[in-house]
Amino acid sequence: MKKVLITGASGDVGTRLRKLMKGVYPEIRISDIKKPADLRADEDFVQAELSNMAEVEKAVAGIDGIVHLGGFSVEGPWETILNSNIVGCYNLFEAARKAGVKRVIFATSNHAVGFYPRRRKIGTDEPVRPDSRYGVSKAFGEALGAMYAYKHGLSVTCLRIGNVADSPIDLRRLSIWLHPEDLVQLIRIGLEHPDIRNEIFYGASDNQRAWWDNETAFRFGYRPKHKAEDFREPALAAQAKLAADPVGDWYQGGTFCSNEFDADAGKLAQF
Ligand code: 15L
Repeated sequence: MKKVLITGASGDVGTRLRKLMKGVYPEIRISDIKKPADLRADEDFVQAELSNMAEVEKAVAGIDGIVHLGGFSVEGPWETILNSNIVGCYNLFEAARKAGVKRVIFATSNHAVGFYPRRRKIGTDEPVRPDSRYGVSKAFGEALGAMYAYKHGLSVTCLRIGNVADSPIDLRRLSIWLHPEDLVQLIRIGLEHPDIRNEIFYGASDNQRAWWDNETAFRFGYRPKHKAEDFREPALAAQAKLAADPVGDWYQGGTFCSNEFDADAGKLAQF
């Protein structure tokens, strides 16, 4: 990997990654719809709107590997999700194929499987159960990645990210937290491991309360360094201040499940 592109570089996760990945690869280009507020003079920045193919092609030119964080990162109106996450994700993979990019790391989300109950432990081979239009767009990106891997030979790693933060901020995040340094480890496996064709890893640290079986990532050498339980007390204290949410507290996706939830949607899924 000589030249790596990070999309979504102005967002919270992108801003952290720019710092953590500095010097890891010989050249890093960053891209976003808006210029990072703290852009340094030595950074290679290409402004690109993901729904504009010509702009995406410029960002991708000459790149060996892409970390695709770009897009809309929470639930939003359909038009927004459609342009940023469906059209935008297609443009990214298609531009990558045309430019001969070798590897793509796609930042998918736990919300692709948010409607599994917390009582269940799931691997990466269960059918998706998106909890939002956003979650559907992430499931779409995972499917798109599989097509580009098997049809066009791209090496694709989908990271179903939980919640990236310095520490877990509530009960739910004790199960899904991902320390930024562990995220970097997962990205590096995706960009460097010789045997990656099309894989899905959970983006989670060493969380005792995990709802996810991350065996696939472990098989590729992932050894998370950070433990959510080290922050148990502040996370539980923060949780105690939150109102009960019968639907969101039942399902893995939390409020993404309870938002817009129909009262007559049927019983909560047991499995
Ligand atoms: C996500 O996918 C979002 O990008 C992030 O902002 C959090 O909401 C996270 O999921 C979460 O589930 O906590």
